[in-house]
Amino acid sequence: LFTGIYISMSFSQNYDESKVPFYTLPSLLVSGQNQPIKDTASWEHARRPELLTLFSNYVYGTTPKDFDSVRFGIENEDPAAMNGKARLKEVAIRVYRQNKSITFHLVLFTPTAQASPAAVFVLINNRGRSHTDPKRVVQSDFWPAEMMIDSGYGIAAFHVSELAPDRKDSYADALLQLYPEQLAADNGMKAIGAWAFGASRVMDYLVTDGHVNAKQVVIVGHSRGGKTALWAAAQDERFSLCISNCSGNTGAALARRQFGERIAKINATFPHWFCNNYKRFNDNETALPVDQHMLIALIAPRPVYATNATEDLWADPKGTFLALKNAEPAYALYHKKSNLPADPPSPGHAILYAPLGYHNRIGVHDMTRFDWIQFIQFARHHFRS
Ligand code: GTR
Repeated sequence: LFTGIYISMSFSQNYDESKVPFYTLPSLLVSGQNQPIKDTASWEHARRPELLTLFSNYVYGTTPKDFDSVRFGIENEDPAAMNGKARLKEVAIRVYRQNKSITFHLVLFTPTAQASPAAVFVLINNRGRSHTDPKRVVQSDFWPAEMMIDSGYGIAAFHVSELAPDRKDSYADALLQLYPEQLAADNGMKAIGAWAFGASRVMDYLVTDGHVNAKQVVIVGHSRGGKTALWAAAQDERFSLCISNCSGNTGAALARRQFGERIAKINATFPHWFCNNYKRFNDNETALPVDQHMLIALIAPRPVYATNATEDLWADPKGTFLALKNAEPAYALYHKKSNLPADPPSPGHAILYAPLGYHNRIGVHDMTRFDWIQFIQFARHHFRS
C-alpha cells in the first residue's frame, strides 16, 4: 500500500515542459474590486496591502505585529576577528509578549577596513549551525564570510530553529509559544512565518548598530530559506534587497506551472511551513487568488535576485524566471526598467544589471561561492546606482 501511494504521488510531479498546463496568472495590476492600478499611489495604498493580506490569509499565515518589546544583548564581541579584518558581534535577540519571551541569536561580522557603516547580507540559516560558525573553525561556502568581508560587506546569520524548529511535531516550540492564537487559526503563521518574523527582528537590531548601513541590508535565503527571504522582504520594506536562492515552490517559482514540486506535495511533506488554508489549494493551483510573481512584485521597487541550478528541476528554473518576468509591471510603476528577455538566460549566465536579476547555475540544489559572487555583483550595482 505504501509503495502504491508513493508511486502515484511521484507520477504527479511533472518535469516535461510540453505537459505544463495552459494557465493564466492572476492580474498583478487589477485590484480585487476590478480597478486598474496605474500608479504607485494606488499600488501602495490599495493593491499592495490587498496582496499582502491574500498571501497572509492563504499562503504564509498572518505575521503578528503585537509584541511587548524586543531587547538586544551583546553576548560576545571581538573587534579583531578574522585576523583583524572584521568585527564580530554575537547578539541575543529577545522578543517579549505577555510575560513570555523567546531568544534567538544573530552572528554579525562587519569589515574593519572601512570607517563608514557597511552594507550587510543577512542569511536565514536553514542548514546546520556550523555553516555560520562565529569562530570560523568551519568555513562553509554556504556562508562565505571571509569572502564577503574581503569584498567590503558585512555578513550576518541567524538560525531558523530558534524561531521555529523545522519539524512538523515541534515547530510550535519557540516563537509560536508567544502566539497561541496563531496556532488555532487557519490563517495562522507556522514555521516560515516565524522565520520571516525573526528576520524583521534582526532588522530591528541592525538599525541600532553603528557599524551597519541599515539602508543597505540584504536578506538572503536558500531553498526554504529563500521562500522565507521573499516573504520577509515583501512585508518588511527595510530590507533594501532580496536574494532567493533555489527557492522553488511557494518561493520564487510560479505555482500554476505545476512543474516539479507542487502545492499538494509541499503541504504533505512540510505541513508545518504554511498556514492551514494553503492546503485548500492542493491539486487546485488555479483556485489560488495569488501566484508567486505577486510575492516578488510586493518587493518592488527594491531589487530581487533569484537563482536556480540546472540539476534542480524540482525548484522549476523556468517558472522562477517567469515569476520575475511577470513581476515587471510593478517595477514599471516606479520607472524601474527591467526588460528581462522572454526566456531564461543560458545556464551560468547572470542577469545582474536590472532590478530583477537571475541566474541558473550549472549544478545541483545548493548555495555556493559562485552564487555569492553574483550576489555581491548584483548588490554592488544596485547600491551604487
Ligand atoms: C525540499 C523541498 C523544497 C525546498 C528544499 C530545501 O525538500 O521540497 O521546497 O525547500 O527542501 O529547503 O532545501
